[in-house]
Amino acid sequence: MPDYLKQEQIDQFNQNGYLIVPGFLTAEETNGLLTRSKQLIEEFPLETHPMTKFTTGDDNHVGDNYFLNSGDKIRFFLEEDAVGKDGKLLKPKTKAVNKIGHALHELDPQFRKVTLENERVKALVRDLGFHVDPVALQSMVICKQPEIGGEVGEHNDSTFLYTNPPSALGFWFALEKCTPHNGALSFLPGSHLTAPITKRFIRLPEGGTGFERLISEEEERKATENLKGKYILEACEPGDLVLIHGSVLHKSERNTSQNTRFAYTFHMIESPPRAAYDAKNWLQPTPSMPFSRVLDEPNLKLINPALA
Ligand SMILES: O=C(O)CCC(=O)C(=O)O
Repeated sequence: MPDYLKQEQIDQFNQNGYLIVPGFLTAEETNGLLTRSKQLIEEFPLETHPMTKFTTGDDNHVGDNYFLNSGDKIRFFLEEDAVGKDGKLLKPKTKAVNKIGHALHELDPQFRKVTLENERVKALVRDLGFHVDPVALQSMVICKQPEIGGEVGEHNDSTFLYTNPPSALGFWFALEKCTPHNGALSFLPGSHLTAPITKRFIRLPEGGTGFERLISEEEERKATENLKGKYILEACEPGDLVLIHGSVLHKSERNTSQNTRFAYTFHMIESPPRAAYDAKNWLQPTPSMPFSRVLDEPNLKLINPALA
C-alpha cells in the first residue's frame, strides 16, 4: 500500500505524465528556500562573473565553460534581456538572474535537506515506483524575473538528461504563486506515452553544447502531427510539488507580470545497471561529486514499464 501518495495520484501520474502534489513543502521550508535563493543572488560577486546568459534556443543554447562546469557548483545564469549590448546589466543584479544551478542539492544545506535528506521525498519515490535505485542531479532555482523572465519552450527532460533506457523524473517546487501571467508551467497530458525523444542535448566534441538528432525530420514531423490534446496550464501555490515524467512535453511562458516566480527543481535518474548515463550528456558527475543515491535501500516496487 502507498504510504505517501494515494493510488489515484500514482494513476494520474502514469496517465498524464505529471502530477501536482499540493502543499508538499511546509510554509517554513518554502519560505526558507525562497529567502536562501534571494540571499545567494544578493551575495554572488558580479565583478568576477563571466556574464553568462541562460539561453535555450536550438541554435544558441548556453554552452560556455561557466555553464559546462556548473554541475558540481552553485552558479548564476543571467536573463537574456537583463544584459545590454555593452555586456553591462540593464537591471539590478537581484532582478537579472534567470537561474541558479546546478548542485544546490549537494552544496547548500537548506536545499540538501529538502532533496537528499527528506523522508517525504523518499516515501514518494517508493510509492511512485518509477525508479529502483535513483540518484539526484541538476538542481536549479528558476527565477522568472518580472517582465523579462524568458519563456522555456516545449521540451521533455530526457532530452537533457539522457539515459538508456530513459529514466529522468523532474521534481519542481513552486516557491511562489504561479499564475498564467508569471509563467506557470503547462503540460501536454499523456504526451509521455506518444511523443518520441527527438533529440539530445550534448557536449560537442569541439566545445560548447548542441543538439544531436535521434530521429529523422520526417519521423519527427509525423510524430508531432500525431500528438493529441491541448496544453493545460497548471497554476500552483507556494509549496506545491509538480512531478514531471522525463518524456512529457511541457513549457512555460514569459513572465509578463510585475512579480517573480521562483521555483526550485531537481531531477532523478535510475542508476546502473538498470540505466546507463550517457557520456555525451552536458552534465557529468565528477570524482569529488558523484551523483548521490536517494534511497537507503533499493525500491522493491517498480511500475515504470521503461525499466521493467
Ligand atoms: O520553471 C520553468 O519555467 C521551466 C522548468 C522546466 O521546464 C523544467 O525544469 O524542465
